[in-house]
Amino acid sequence: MYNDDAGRARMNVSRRDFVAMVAGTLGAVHVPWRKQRPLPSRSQLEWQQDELALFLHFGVNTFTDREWGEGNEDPGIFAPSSLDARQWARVARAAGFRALVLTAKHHDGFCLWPTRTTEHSVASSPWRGGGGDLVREFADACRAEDLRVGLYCSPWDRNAPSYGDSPRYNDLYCDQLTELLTNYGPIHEVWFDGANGEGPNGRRQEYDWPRVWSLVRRLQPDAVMFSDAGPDVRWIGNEAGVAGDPNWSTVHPETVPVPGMSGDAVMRQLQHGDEDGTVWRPGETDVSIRPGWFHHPAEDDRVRDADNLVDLFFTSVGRNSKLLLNVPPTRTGLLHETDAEMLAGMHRRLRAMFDENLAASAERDWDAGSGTAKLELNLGRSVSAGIVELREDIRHGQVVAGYVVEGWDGASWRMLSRGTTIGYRKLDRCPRVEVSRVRVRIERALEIPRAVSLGVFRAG
Ligand code: FUL
Repeated sequence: MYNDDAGRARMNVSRRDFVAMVAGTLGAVHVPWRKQRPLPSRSQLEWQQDELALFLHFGVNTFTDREWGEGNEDPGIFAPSSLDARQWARVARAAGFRALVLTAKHHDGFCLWPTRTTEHSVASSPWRGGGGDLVREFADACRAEDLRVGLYCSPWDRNAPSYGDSPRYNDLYCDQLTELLTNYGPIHEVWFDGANGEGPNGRRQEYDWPRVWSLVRRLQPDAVMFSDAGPDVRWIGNEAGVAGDPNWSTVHPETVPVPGMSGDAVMRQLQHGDEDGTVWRPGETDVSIRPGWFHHPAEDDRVRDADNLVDLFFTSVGRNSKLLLNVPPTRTGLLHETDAEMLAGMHRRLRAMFDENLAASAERDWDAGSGTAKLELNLGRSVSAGIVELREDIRHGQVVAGYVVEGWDGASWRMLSRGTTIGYRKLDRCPRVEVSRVRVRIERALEIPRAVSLGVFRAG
């Protein structure tokens, strides 16, 4: 993962030296030292290393052409003609995605598995003669393609009669989660949104989040839980595909204690995290390849193209986030060929961009003596740089708060990019320029970065 072992080793200077170096660069800068900064769990690390996950919105809305069902849809309309979850998984895998998240239940309450908790499910539909289980087919397809399995079970349920009668609905919801988390093998991500409405009794449902989170933790200890409030992975604060800059993986949990909160402080925390946050809760960027989350035939010519998807990669994965890209199956039960084509195009472009790190065999020099904290790479030849990539070794936390990357054009150092946070992966497009050496100067950091690696790529 880190292509810069030598550089990392050289960065292993003493804490006092580093503070002195940064102070030397910037004058009287104070670099605070904290005893224990938050670190990612193994599951959070794996979640982030996957980089790309595919989101699948599918259900009765696919057949009514709506975004939010009312909850009174006839299960008889759920009749995909040639559903093949293996096609979803194959398309995802071929495009470099490593995990999938399916809407096991959306706000309309229709369950894609034959639940014991309600008749409002695939068991009442004509699909597979009422004997189908889409969560099973989905999980099997993911595993056959070596992809991780994620499930979204909407807390807001417009079909359940008990919704709004808070304790009763919370029991039902926990029963549904229990089915999903015990009958389908290892689940890697459990996805919760913050939508919250009133039940038939006219009362607003009060969710029991502590109960839900501890249930998931008990049943699937290795799963990450996503919501505005985590607890493992946070929403990035918008559905436009753009993570905040800066983007810290740490947050103050008391700012967003439960999903569904609004306000400036909440949004700021979701988009940017907090540099002195007390828990590790990296941001996930969910966005759709189409205007809607569900498939609508009228949007078939409004699919994001491959260049647009590459831009999303830069503003999510390239900003220390993970991209959860929604690609909704059509009424046939297959991904639309246009969407599949755009995913393949995105993959081809990303491979062309990142296949060759022009700095892979560069000589590295960590300069700790001249009053600047910088990593310099001698490329040994002149290359046309178009993209710079920075990484911190986040197993040791996230600490860089300001950096500059420069390239030597034969006569002088030219600025290629300047930024704030790095984290797991930071990608900057830079002016195309021929350079034979590149360097990154860390201008501000919370403590000594154990490892920062620098890659240089063509613009693609
Ligand atoms: C939101 C929902 O209301 C949308 O329909 C969609 O599922 C989105 C991903 O989450 O909360």
